[in-house]
Amino acid sequence: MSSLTPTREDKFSFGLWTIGWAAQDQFGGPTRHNLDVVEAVEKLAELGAYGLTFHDDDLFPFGSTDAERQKQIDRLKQALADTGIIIPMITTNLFSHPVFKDGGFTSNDRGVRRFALRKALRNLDLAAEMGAKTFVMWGGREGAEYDSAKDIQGALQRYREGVNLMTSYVKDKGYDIRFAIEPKPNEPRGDILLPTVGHAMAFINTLEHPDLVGLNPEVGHEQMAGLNFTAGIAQAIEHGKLYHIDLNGQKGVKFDQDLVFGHGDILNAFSLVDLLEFGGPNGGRSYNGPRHFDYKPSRTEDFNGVWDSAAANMRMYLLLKERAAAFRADPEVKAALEASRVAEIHTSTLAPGETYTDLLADNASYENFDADSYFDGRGFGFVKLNQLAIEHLMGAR
Ligand code: GLT
Ligand code: MN
Ligand code: MN
Repeated sequence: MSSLTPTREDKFSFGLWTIGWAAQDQFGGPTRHNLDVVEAVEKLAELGAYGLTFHDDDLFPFGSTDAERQKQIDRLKQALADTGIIIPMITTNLFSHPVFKDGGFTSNDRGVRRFALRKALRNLDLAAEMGAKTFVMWGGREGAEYDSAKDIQGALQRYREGVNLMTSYVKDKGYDIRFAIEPKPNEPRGDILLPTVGHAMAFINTLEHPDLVGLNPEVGHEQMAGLNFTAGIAQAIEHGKLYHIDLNGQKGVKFDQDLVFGHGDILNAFSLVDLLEFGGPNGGRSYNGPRHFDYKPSRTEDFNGVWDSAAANMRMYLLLKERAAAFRADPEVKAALEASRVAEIHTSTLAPGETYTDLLADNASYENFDADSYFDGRGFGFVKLNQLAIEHLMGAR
């Protein structure tokens, strides 16, 4: 089997709302029929994925009776048993129904907030029942269009109250579930609460059980804000907060495109896969969770295009992994990394046990340090290194 054939060990997963998107948008209705969950599971298994994820409302429509809900859960369970597909993550829809037009956990309307908490708690029970280890919280409607309409400090307090309630429920019930907050700067709201990885990370530190809460960053969401996704992921990993990840493609600062992974900023996708696969201790994986694709098969596609695009996500990931491995193994790259002193960042600035008194007494570090030698000399060679990276990415080496 070629390294470009997806296997269960690759941990590729897809949202039911991704392959199942009927392709309605602001300007036009659906161009495809609704995908049945059993067909979704069977097709994903055939393509080499290992997991399916879903919102409550993806599996059983909002307002389903208990019997209708149970029927869908049973059908899904049977499909999982037949294929070996698992449910690594579950999430709650607190954004589609009109009741959530001003948000769920942070609606100005207290009755809506209480309803949202009940809906989320019910879905948490389902997550535990399905064996999901991660519960994603994307607060797409938690925000505002107008500064005067939302008291942000109050909204953050209500969001904190909601997340604290969820974590204490999980602890009391003994569920093996962690939460992952998914930041997004805007869309559908004009501005969304916790708009970036950085905002969310700061918020997590104010929670009752911060150990139970991490992040589910999405490529396109950070790039919509003009941010470097790979750099944000590196910081999330460094803080021990990368609990889940949404992979897709985005071309710059514009509406959320949800393209196939790698079909947007391919250079950033390359550095991301390099980080995830080879940026860990001893050059291994730095993140072991699901490689979750949160993309939308374009509205132009029929179901052949849906499955082609699902396969394309996995193939892009594996191609980038192959290219990153070649980059890491190339002796010229090793020499360029050395010349650029990339590994030197891991040497602490002060020597072990050295104090500021020692530093102040060290003439070599200041009085005798030749700062002027950095003019017309001592270049870092970063461009040469980057050229090598791009040549590997292009398959030119
Ligand atoms: C929605 C959104 C995604 C989130 C999903 C989880 S739903 O499609 O655009 O980014 O990950 O709620
Ligand atoms: Mn998106
Ligand atoms: Mn997402």
